[in-house]
Amino acid sequence: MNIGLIGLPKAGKTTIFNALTGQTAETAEYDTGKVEPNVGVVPVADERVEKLSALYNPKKTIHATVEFIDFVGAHQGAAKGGLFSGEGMALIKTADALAIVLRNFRNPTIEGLYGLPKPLQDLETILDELILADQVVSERRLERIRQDHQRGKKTPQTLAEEKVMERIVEALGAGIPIRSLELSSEDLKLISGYKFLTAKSLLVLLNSDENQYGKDPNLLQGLKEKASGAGKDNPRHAHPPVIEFAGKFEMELAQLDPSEREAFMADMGIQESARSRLTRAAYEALGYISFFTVGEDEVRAWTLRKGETALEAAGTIHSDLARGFIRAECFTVKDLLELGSEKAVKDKGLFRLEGKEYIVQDGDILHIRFSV
Ligand SMILES: Nc1nc2c(ncn2[C@@H]2O[C@H](COP(=O)(O)OP(=O)(O)OP(=O)(O)O)[C@@H](O)[C@H]2O)c(=O)[nH]1
Ligand SMILES: [Mg+2]
Repeated sequence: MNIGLIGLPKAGKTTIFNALTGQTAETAEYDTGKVEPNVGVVPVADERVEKLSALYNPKKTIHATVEFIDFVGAHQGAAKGGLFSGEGMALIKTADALAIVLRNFRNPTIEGLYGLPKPLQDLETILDELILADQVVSERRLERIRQDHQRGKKTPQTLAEEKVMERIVEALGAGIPIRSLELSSEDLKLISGYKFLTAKSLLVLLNSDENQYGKDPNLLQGLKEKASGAGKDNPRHAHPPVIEFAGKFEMELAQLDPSEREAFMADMGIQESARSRLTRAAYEALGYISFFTVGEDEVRAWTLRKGETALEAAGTIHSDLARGFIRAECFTVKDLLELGSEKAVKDKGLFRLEGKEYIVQDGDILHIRFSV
């Protein structure tokens, strides 16, 4: 699972990336000319993992992780096709989800180049640009399909694709992102190759000055409304979460060594670093869930999307497990922790056997039976 940090130049994307990953990628007030993104992996805070680990005492304990990709400001390397078309932007398509970073701190050098902070307007700019990028791709594709049809190259597949593309082109034209359309799983399959940006889950990060943090609820509300955008009256419409983050402060916190950090947090009365708060919030907001595998060797949390099946869970662990899938033995962390042992869970009849199609739930412990 990976989340791409995107935004206008100097919004603080790399600063937030450092805060999340504990890395020390270069941040700068001026344009450094760098185009390759930074990549880092962050464990998802989840106390269930520690509790399971205490129970099984395994050799290895592994948290679920989220990968963050820090892209350069959208101006750099941007070509005629819009902010998200340049060289540095091609990789954005590979992200599972996008987090838009908005500048909400004072800095004279940056203001000299890009003006005062204007997070609402910046959000609008980015949302428009994401729609524009998808319009270019979908309109071109629709035109192509229609040309083929005129030449007699018509298959059930291209006919179905034409229908979806027509819906997409129409929605985007009305400012509605693809994620807000009700598309069947067949439709989604037909368009998955295009990696549309407005089909990705979205998160908005307001990067605020430490001393302004939490002081402007109206701004947060305004951003929420804007992020919901056109079509927000449609009950199916997606409402991307908006999270405030004091980027620079959190980056400095993440770069302290752990004992210093704890002392500092205790001093400031901070219970949980924004890093773990944000990672977890992002994880939930993006519709990710965790399932677990347990044993004496390893206790491990794994990531799935809500609605994914036992077969997909098996494939996440190893392709062999999916290929040779027989059944999933399943019980829940909650039952296990309440009852204290696997045996007690079994005795209570809370141990289940599930098939391929079973929809995995957050907190399931799975053991996949397979043969290859
Ligand atoms: N005061 C304050 N300064 C910040 C904050 N976040 C970033 N900055 C400063 O803003 C400048 C730009 O930050 P970066 O993290 O490099 O911004 P960026 O979005 O990665 O920039 P590009 O990748 O060049 O588009 C740096 O000098 C940071 O120190 C913040 O939360 N508060
Ligand atoms: Mg940067």
